[in-house]
Amino acid sequence: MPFEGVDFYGIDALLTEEERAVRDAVRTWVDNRVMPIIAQHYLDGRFPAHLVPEMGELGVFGANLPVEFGCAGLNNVAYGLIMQELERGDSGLRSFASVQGALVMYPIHEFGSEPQRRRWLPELARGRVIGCFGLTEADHGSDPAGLTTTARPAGDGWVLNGGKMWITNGSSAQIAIIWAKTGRLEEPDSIRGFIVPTDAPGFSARDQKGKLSLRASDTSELVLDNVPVGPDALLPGSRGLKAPLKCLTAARFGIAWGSVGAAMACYDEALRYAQTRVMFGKPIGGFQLQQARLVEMLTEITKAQLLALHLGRLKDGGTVTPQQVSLAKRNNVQIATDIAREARRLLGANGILAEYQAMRHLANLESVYTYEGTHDIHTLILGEDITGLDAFQ
Ligand code: TGC
Ligand code: FAD
Repeated sequence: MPFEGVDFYGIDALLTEEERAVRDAVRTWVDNRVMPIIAQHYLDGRFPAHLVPEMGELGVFGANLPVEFGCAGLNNVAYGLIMQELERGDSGLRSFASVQGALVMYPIHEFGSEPQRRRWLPELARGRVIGCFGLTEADHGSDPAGLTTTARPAGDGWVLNGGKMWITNGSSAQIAIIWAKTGRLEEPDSIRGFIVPTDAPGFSARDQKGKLSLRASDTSELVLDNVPVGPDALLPGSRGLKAPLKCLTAARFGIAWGSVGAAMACYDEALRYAQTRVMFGKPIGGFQLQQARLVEMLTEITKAQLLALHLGRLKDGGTVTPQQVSLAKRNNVQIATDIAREARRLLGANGILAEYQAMRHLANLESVYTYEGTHDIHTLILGEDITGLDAFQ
């Protein structure tokens, strides 16, 4: 059944015609191409790779980057709506698009040279080249400043050594944006970004097995063992930890929208179920307890939609701060997780089946809660912003 949206406050009227058209195109594509297959991919632990060229055709990769580099050149609200619809299908699909767009194309556009932009962005936009983003290491997740991967000068290029952990698209990517230190390990200021071809000697990727969350997404460990790269691998504008953190802000913006999509999917499913599932002689939606559940879900979705939309307008106006993005990521992922859990409970035993969406979204959202800055880290980012006191150390 096609998804009709959740819009209690008439928020559609606040969107432009173009924003609605983009949203509807991706919505229809998700209904037709993702919904029929996603449960099986999730059960099989397989990313639906055959959809990547179609996503490229749709223009979802790096959709807010300029047309001159083969991208859609949309505003940030339209970009957010794309993330919302993709994650309504599955967080793994939105993850793929977030990594490709915000964590691979964005840094090439922001920190790359003109030849790097022209070489890579059009191919990445079409999905002909897949990228991944290697910041996290086994011993450095929330504190990337401590990363120990190194890049040492060699000839006119560099040699990279180290390892990355939990890397989305790691085993399917042709290029990896690797964050490495060019100076001493205690110097986060020496962090630079490199475009590393994954077929370079000494580069290997191994899928992480046994995931109970984001099963329709590839997550890998990367090993860099004396990987030689040329001078054109360095992103010349990337200097210090601030560079990868700016990429994270771009990806967190997409998650603030995407998580609303997952929440809408769960609410929609729970509402339909409540209207038709008969127990004690009447639909369970007629019982006050289930109505309270549904009202709570709708209220939080409506607030999250307004938060995401205003965040998008702030970004389009050029005034958004990383902390404002943190607030929306933190809130919207939290409410989406709560809504997925409540939807699963409302569905009773059926709620644990892959045939329904709630449990898959719930399991996925546990990863979304953790990656791109855990909920706790965003609490501390906001705590520091409002008090002026850094609670990280
Ligand atoms: P700190 O001293 O606070 O900051 C260093 C410099 O960076 C600036 N800055 C930011 N700039 C842009 N965006 C942000 N979000 C920024 N946060 C900080 C800051 O102003 C400073 O600039 P300057 O000019 O003074 O040098 O750095 P810190 O070492 O204390 O770390 C701060 C902390 C803990 C908040 C940061 O390390 C952090 O965000 N940690 C979480 C790590 C994380 O989110 N990793 C995500 C890995 S990628 C991923 O998960 C992909 S999932 C796939 C998908 O998206 O679907
Ligand atoms: P830790 O940092 O070890 O945190 C463990 C716990 O301690 C958490 O509850 C955390 O909130 C808490 N904690 C940490 N520091 C503090 C503190 N100062 N105060 C209070 N509590 C604290 N990374 C990439 O670079 N690229 C990717 O593509 C990518 N994809 C991912 C895909 C998936 C499916 C997952 C699960 C992760 C992915 N990540 C990726 C990694 C992700 O960003 C990290 O897992 C995340 O940043 C947290 O790091 P950690 O897992 O090492 O947890």
